[in-house]
Amino acid sequence: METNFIDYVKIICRSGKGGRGSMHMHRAKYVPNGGPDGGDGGRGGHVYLRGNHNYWTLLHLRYERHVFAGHGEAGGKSGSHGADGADRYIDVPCGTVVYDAETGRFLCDVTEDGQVVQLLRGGRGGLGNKHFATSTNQAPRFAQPGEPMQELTVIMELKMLADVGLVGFPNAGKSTLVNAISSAHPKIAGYPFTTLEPSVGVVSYRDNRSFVMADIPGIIEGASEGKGLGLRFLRHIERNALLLFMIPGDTDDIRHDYEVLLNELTTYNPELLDKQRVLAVTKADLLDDELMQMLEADLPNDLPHLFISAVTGFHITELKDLLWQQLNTNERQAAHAAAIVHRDKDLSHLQHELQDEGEDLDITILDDSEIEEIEELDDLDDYLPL
Ligand SMILES: Nc1nc2c(ncn2[C@@H]2O[C@H](COP(=O)(O)OP(=O)(O)OP(=O)(O)O)[C@@H](O)[C@H]2O)c(=O)[nH]1
Ligand SMILES: [Mg+2]
Repeated sequence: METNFIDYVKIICRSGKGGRGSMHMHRAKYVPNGGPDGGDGGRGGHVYLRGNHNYWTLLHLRYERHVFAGHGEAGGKSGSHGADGADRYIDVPCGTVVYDAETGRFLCDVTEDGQVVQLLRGGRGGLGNKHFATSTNQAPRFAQPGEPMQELTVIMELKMLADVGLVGFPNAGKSTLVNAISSAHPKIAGYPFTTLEPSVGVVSYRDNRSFVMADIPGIIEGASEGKGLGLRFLRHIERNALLLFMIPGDTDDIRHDYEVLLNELTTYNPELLDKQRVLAVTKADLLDDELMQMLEADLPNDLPHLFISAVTGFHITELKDLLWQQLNTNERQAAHAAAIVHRDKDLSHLQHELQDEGEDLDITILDDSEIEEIEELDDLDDYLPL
């Protein structure tokens, strides 16, 4: 499926090598033994991640899988310092989580606009020979090499930041609600799997307050085994403080459907059950009062519920009130949700996951001259007394 909503990428990053120190000897007319004047090498460029709220997906990184910082330049004569290598900033949407692609280890997450995290440190530049002159060796013929670069292949995964995440089967009316009350306008249609990618919208509430709601594709029984669109989109509700379950009023057995949904969530990540939950029985315009009362008696009783209709507006204000109230009665929990506990990726599943995401291609490039350079630097490691 072609889509612009990219929430999973693998890229390779390298910091810059440090420039080597210079072994230059000062030479000038009338100065017979000028002594060492070799300057220090420049620092290699660092690689940083930077939160940027103008980005909503990781699509731009699919076109830039190699992020290499610049190398430091060598030191020069007359004590001149080599130029530092250029740093690289990788702009990512807020909510990006970064893992080491080789080990699956969680590395960092970027949640705020402008937040900067250093991913790789550039190599330090080597010292020039002028630092090594001593009383017994006034003309040292050596200088330090620069430190080597660092290389890392990372997986970046976007987990959208929203307050409320919608959970329901296809056709439950999720997108219709998001259209009715938020700034987002996902497509609505009377067939399953209309929504193929998540979107977030801002819901304005009374007194200029607002909260953010995430519409995600519908899930079905067996999604954890890959049925339908699978569970990959559930990563976008992992950070939400509250989950709004949506089940149509004309469903045969609402309680049963609720349990199926809960079960799929648990399979994906049991921590999802720690979140606050609210149940909206949708399409209430298809029900009369008597039927609503009958259904009400048999609704699951571990969460607050409301009958709503996004089409007629029935109980929509009440729903916003309820969501707002739930989001704010338990601020501690809401704060906890944004700072989710990051688990390392399970190595035994990682290759499979990369395949599913179409990210199992090999993106390393290393030509012969680079390999030589690295070996050379390894040999010189002994010289680094720093
Ligand atoms: N009568 C009635 N129909 C509704 C209501 N809300 C949604 N629908 C209809 O239900 C169908 C599915 O609505 P969507 O909002 O696309 O459902 P969805 O949950 O986003 O579905 P997927 O994106 O496929 O997961 C559409 O035909 C809507 O018009 C409602 O309150 N009343
Ligand atoms: Mg939809």
